[in-house]
Amino acid sequence: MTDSQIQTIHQALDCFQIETPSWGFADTGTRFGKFLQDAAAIDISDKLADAGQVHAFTGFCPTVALHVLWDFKPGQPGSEIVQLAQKFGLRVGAINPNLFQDQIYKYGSLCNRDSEIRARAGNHLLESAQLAKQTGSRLVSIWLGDGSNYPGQTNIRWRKRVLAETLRPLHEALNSDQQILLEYKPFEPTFYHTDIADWGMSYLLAKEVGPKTKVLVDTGHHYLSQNIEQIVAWLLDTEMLGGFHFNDRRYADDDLTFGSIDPYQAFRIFHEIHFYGWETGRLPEIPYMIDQSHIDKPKIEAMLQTAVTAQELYAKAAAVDHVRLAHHQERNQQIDAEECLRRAFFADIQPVVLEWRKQRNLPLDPLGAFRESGYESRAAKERKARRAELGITASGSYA
Ligand code: PSV
Ligand code: MN
Repeated sequence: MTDSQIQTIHQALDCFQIETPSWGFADTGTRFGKFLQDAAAIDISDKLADAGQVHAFTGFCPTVALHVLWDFKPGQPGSEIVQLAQKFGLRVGAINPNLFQDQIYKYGSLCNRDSEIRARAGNHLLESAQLAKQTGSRLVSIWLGDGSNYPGQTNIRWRKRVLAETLRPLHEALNSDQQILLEYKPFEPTFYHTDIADWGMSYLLAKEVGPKTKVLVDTGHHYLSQNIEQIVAWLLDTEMLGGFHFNDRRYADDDLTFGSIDPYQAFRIFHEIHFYGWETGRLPEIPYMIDQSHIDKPKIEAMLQTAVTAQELYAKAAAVDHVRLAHHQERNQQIDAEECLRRAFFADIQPVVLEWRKQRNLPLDPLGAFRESGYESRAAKERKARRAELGITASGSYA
């Protein structure tokens, strides 16, 4: 690799940051139950402390996404959380309202037939906007659990119209430098229809709600074999790509470690971003976020593994020779064009990434250095004792 190629990759890495999710450090489970880990975070202070470890060892995870109901106590001012985040060398990232947990949302939140429930959901969004302002967050990231389980159950067109109306007050409440991110998902928790099922629905809704609204792509929220990088390319070209939730999947929304099943797909997504950057002369600043809850992997290690994997795949995609690629594309030289991608994907990028870490005084092996620090066993000991004191039972709830 030439010096100038290495420089291009290092410059790209300087622009690459990835946000960790507060919920990825706490005990989570499947609908069949939870397996507790002694070292799992118990409260927001633990979550931020753990996220701080990920940033300290990688150098590119400075923000943490927060879930309003899981991370803020009712009425708690955002400034308290900002201070706590600062203590661990972090900033607050996307604010995630919760429109799926409350009993009143059995038949929907923003799309509920009951106007009082819609108003309650709308107020929660406005409170979330307040928290975003208080914490200096630029993003209110919405995932809607709304939908239905049976054909004929509900009027899909009515719900579509009401959704735009219920989102508009949030749009008006945000500052000009803040954005709503609309996440789509084709199934779960409902299984017949979801109100924002795919990127096209997110896109149309975002356009209706207003210019501060963009589309969020969660890599786990697609049907098997869907061409996610094409969606990304279209969203880039229409300037409607708001951000990512990264994870990998084998069957459904499995929340597996990013790149663990299909690293080439992750690479192809990053490739579309770099190719767009090359063509337009500016690498877009995209909020890259991890959305993973590790049930059985140790949580901080899993987050380090994810971040490092994302960084390596991002670097590989930055190594694609765009001039050559464009040349072959124009001439329909498909094998040569494809080889541009394959060569970059299969090349060993490790030395380039190691050199980047070395130049920035970062640990060369973030996972190894974290393991050596002994943080995990200290946290496990202290948190196990605290759990016993608080009476937190094996089911994860308070006794
Ligand atoms: C829903 O599956 C989702 O992807 C949304 O982003 C939620 O906020 C997150 O997962 C919670 O785990
Ligand atoms: Mn998500």
